[in-house]
Amino acid sequence: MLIKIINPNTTASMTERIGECARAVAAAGTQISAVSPSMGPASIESHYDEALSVPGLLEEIERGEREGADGYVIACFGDPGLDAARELAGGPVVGIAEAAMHAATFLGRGFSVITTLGRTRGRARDLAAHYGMARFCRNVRACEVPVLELDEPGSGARELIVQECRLALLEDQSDVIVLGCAGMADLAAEISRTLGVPVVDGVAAATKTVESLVMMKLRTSAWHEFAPPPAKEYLGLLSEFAVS
Ligand code: 2AL
Repeated sequence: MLIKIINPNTTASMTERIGECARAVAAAGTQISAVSPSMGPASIESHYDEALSVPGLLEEIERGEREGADGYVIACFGDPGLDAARELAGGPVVGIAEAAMHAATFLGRGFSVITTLGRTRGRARDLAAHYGMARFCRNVRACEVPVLELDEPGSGARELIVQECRLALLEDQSDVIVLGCAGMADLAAEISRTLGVPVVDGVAAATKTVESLVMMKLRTSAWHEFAPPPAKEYLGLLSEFAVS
């Protein structure tokens, strides 16, 4: 089975780390291909970044269909372009926020999301509501570390994340932590050991979810809403995205 993991930001070092985290949980027969789009923002930490990450992401879904991918993970916690990707892909597509939030509900009573910048809290809250997870999502906290600083040794990012996790356990009545950025994927196990509670990384959760769906021979329903998009002309810079 081939699972294509798309980091919708264009930072190659982050994509490499995401790929390693996915391979660490994938079954023996599962091949992981982790890619970034050829165009788009270096990191996604605003609605603008998120909107402009979607064309490059959809281009990678298109390419994945030609490469024979069995399923896809969208590895950004805003789950950008998820519904559009489902219209294009033959196999299942899962976002890391939806996978992490669902996984957290199996593990405890309520979870807190620890995101990067404060301005990304709204999107995480909106997604929790959209996925029917508002009942379980006790809080969304920000560590105020920009996405690309998660990659920098000596940035103190880990300590700031752990500090927010501790506050979540003390103040939010949460017993599970959800890491709110794909760039935090490699920190989950260690933070879980430090705090003694489940810490869910969406990259691992989404990879295993896609793997399970493919194993069960389940794919997105093409009945009505997620059917392939209707053919039409697209103008200007987006002309190559027209579906024929
Ligand atoms: C993210 C993420 O997962 N990737 C990225 O570029 N931004 N999420 C976030 N909360 O900042």
